[in-house]
Amino acid sequence: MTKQASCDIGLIGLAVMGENLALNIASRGYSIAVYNRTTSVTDAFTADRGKQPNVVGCRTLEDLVAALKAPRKVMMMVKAGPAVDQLIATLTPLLSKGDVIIDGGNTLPSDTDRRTREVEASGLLYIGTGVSGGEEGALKGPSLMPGGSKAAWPLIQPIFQAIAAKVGPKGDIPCCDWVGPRGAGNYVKMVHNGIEYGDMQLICEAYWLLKQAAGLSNDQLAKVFDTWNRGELDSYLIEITRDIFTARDPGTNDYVVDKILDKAGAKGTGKWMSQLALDMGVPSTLVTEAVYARCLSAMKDQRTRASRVLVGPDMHNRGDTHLFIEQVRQALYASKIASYAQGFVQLAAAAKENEWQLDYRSIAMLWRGGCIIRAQFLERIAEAYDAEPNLENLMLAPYFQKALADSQSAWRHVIASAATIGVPVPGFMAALAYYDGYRHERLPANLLQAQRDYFGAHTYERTDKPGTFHTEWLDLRRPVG
Ligand code: NBP
Repeated sequence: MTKQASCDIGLIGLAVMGENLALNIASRGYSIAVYNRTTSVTDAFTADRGKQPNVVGCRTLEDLVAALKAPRKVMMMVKAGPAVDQLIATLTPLLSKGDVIIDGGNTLPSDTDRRTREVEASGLLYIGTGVSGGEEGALKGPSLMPGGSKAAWPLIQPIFQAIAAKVGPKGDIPCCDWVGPRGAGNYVKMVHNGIEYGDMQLICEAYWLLKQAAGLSNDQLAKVFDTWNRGELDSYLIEITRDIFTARDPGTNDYVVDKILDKAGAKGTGKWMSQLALDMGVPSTLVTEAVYARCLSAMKDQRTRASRVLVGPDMHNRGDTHLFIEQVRQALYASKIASYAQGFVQLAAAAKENEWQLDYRSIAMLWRGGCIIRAQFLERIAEAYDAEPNLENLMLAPYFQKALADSQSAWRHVIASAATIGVPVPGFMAALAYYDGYRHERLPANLLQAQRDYFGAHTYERTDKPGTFHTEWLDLRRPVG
């Protein structure tokens, strides 16, 4: 194929995600021009996996733009941050009115807000799209969450929906639909990642309870997770966790999971979600606990020293093991419901703040396939929003009300046991505290307001009359006893 203006789309950045996305696009019959800053990467790709008639390697951005049909669509799959701004600055003068620049990276939503305004001001269209599913998703069908210039959606929709994962009884519903203006797509992807943090933390807590408290072997854990994956917890993360427990090191035949250092890393999307939740005053406690749990895990040297001096119980569960496994399953499911409820509440708060009209049913379906949090459970969420599009909190939907009611005795038992025997379960505890806090009409914040008014004259409202009040607390003090 020549570099005449013949390609359907251009892609910049041939690292893990870009390379696989390019192959996915080419496999659906679209022609694609590819470019990577380090030219040897482009050369290696077009000589190997990308050696296909409908893949065109370009050594300059000018070549890439020249290879595209109008209106041109250029997708960036590069490291989020300044690289995206640099590329936009270079591309903008090369493109024409109505062309589309797409950022597929994990970008901070506020960066996409700004870039959409700037790019639209220069006569071009801009998309910030969430792309989820890692390397395999990019190749075989990711979940795509596009937002930005609405006028660009019809231009990219055929390609995006062709390459996205498909779900539904006939396997023909694409996990890709328009999300909303400016940074809405990136926000939905960020919340997806935050929910992913919560899911992973909760699964790790279940693992630790079953391993440390119930003494299950890796083979037994694999069987438990295999069973769980056939019920209401059916999901990609439960499935891969099952597989992890079976993997043995080819050299030593030891279980790989037991050889992995217990220090977790993070790339930042969980932290962003927590920070933005705090900015809006929204209690997204699961993602925050999950981020903190990773931070605590990373303090390995301190934990090693502390383990020698700080005492605690022996972490052994003394009850019936089969019953405990089922109770842990129910605790995991109930905690997961609270976690997803928080994610959707944060989306609704962001939608209000940014004046987006988000379709929560559609978002649940976007996550139904292709992405890391894909799960059966998302269909129940979609049904809940289908029945009540303005649902205040997922926990209030009849299906989830019942699920929480049915599992809460086991949920409380597991958390009480974990506290008694000294197994850290911050995710389970945060989830239950959220549920208990949310379901009480009255909380002890009356005392908190009294304290604030005492030391800072911050005033308070009353339950018996309207208005704002202040008390001279020192004048009203009386001797105790
Ligand atoms: P990376 O995030 O590791 O970025 C590497 C790519 O960015 C290379 O192609 C590199 O070119 C290019 N790049 C950089 Br760095 N600075 C550049 C610049 N100033 N101008 C042009 N190109 C530049 O790649 P990735 O892991 O494939 O991820 C791509 C995006 O997708 C990221 O935003 C990531 O957060 C997001 N994402 C990743 C995953 C995943 O599972 N990895 C999943 C979902 C989303 P070079 O070869 O010349 O250095």
